[in-house]
Amino acid sequence: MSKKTDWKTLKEFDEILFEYWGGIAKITINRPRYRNAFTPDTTKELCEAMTHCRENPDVRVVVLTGAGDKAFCSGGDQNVKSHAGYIGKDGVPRLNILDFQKQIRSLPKPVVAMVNGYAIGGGHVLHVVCDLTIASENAIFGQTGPKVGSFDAGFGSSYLARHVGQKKAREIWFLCRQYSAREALEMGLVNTVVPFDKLEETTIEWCRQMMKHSPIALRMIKTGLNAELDGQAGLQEFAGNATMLYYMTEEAQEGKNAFLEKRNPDYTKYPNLP
Ligand code: S0N
Repeated sequence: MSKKTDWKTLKEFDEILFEYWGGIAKITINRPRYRNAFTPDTTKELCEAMTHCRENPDVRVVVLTGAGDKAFCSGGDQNVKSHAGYIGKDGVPRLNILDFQKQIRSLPKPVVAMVNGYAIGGGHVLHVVCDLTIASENAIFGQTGPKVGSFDAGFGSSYLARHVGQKKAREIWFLCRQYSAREALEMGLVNTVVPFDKLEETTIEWCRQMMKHSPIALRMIKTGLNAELDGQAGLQEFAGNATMLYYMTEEAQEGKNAFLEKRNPDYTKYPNLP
């Protein structure tokens, strides 16, 4: 990589870092003391950062990672797990990580998981829902739910099975084993594995390559790949993107203009292509 990175803080948070450089927003779960486990407050911050990524046209690709060299994310913080979810500063039990998963999936821009260590439990699910995963050689992957009294029967299992197949997904969940980065690559769980000291450099290279490409083409590919799996919700998102494209045509403008000019629209000038 030729250019040196110069990350600038986009907003100060308590439990995450949120930085930007050259079209790339980097979100870092910053709780290395707990192997980057998330609390509802961490997740609230993650959701706010992801909303910013959606709204800010200067953000073209998002990178999700964890602080330090030990963990990407070790899932829900077991210290704050209560009878009905995870308890944050407001004392209310929540499972708001599911909202963040949905945000990653529906962001109309690529999201890359930069996995720098353990991706375990709900932390494993986070990389599963990202569009691409770049792993360092020390990365370790696995689910722990049935061992620690939880499960993710949503994206964490069905989407996982789309990556690795039904048999392997059942093995991952039923046996709660841990897998090396090489094993993850072999089963199609990650896109590439690189030495730890090349992790960010490689991730940025991949991001910059994507940023050379048409953003609408990437957006439509992402929404199409999701729609195939997401039923009516996927269709709704796909349709939203198609509507955006339609609004960009003269044909769509004709309808609005005719209404404002109090005349009948003339659609005869627009061809019915084969
Ligand atoms: C990550 C592991 C394998 C790392 O092992 P290592 O390197 O030996 O370090 P440790 O000594 O174990 O850890 C260092 C310190 O960090 C604390 N810590 C680690 N992970 C967590 C955590 N998840 N919560 C709280 N603390 C954590 C350790 O306790 C240790 O602290 P000290 O120094 O004080 O001893 C290893 O740490 C590990 O296995 N961690 C636990 C992984 C795990 O089981 N995670 C939770 C799995 N469940 C979920 O994530 C649920 C997700 C969820 O929200 C959800 C989503 C959808 C639907 C349902 C749910 C649901 O919750 O039910």
